[in-house]
Amino acid sequence: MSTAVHFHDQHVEGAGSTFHDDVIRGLGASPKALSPKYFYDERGSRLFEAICEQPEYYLTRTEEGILAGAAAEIAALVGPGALMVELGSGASHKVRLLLEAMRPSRYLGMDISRDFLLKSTRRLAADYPWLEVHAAWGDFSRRLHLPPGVQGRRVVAFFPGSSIGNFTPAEAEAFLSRLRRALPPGSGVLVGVDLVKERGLLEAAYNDAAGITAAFNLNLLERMRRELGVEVEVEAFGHRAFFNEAASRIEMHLVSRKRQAISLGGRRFAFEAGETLHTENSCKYGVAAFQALATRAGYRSSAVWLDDQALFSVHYLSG
Ligand code: AVJ
Repeated sequence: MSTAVHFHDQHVEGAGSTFHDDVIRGLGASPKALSPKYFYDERGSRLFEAICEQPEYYLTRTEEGILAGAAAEIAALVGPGALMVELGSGASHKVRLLLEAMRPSRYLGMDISRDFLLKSTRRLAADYPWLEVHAAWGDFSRRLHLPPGVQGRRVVAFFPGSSIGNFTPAEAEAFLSRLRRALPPGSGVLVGVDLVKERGLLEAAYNDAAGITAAFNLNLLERMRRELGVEVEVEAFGHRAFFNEAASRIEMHLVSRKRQAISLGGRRFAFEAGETLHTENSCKYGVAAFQALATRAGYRSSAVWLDDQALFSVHYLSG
């Protein structure tokens, strides 16, 4: 099979080299914490795709419904022939809902999971022969810039899935203003944002009955074992996800079932029974609160779409 994908390998320097350092730093911190970006090795990316299909995980299907219904309006706001840059493109599934209506001239997928990115963008290029497809491997949360040769007069950044919720509100604001400076003037952002809602619905989405989210969370420990040689008894940890209402976020943790230590190289990291490793924040916003954040980042909120149960929002921000 020919690959029509323009692949920008190792787009961000050191893309794969900080896991070790961040694990040492995160396990040594108090409280212990690690960035959720490390969930997405090949297995983690697959588990995440499975999460998106769980009945409790309303986010994906709700956002897809919104995008499908708003595609024509979004296309009218962006105009044809734009460069579409997807941040954290994963399986590049959602963008398919927009391509026919939007007719961008180029698509650039950016993702931290290299092989997954390559496979997904190859499939996209095969299915949309009229589209020029680029892929840039790297951690866009560390450094944001377009690969050389991939420029566009009009750029629309597509940031779906409420991935922006992995940032705290202050980080999200800083990220959006960096994004605004990294893209040409007049560029827009199409961003999916999960809405604050009743605790029961939120907590169910992160505690699916099939245990996929638990496996996704625990995969972080397995990845440490596989890639870094960390000595850890994965069965001695459990999955915990709850809504922290004061911070308006779902928190995920790995809970130590007993007093134990895990080791990496010569280092030992002790856990008390019940002590946790904080693995993810997933912030939830009201519509007005997110618009205010975007305004502080220098954007104008041009449009917002919600599903009819107000579970999820998609915002179009103009730069
Ligand atoms: C990809 C960050 C949007 O927070 O809902 C899903 C990741 N974590 N289940 C989310 C996730 C647990 C997801 N984001």
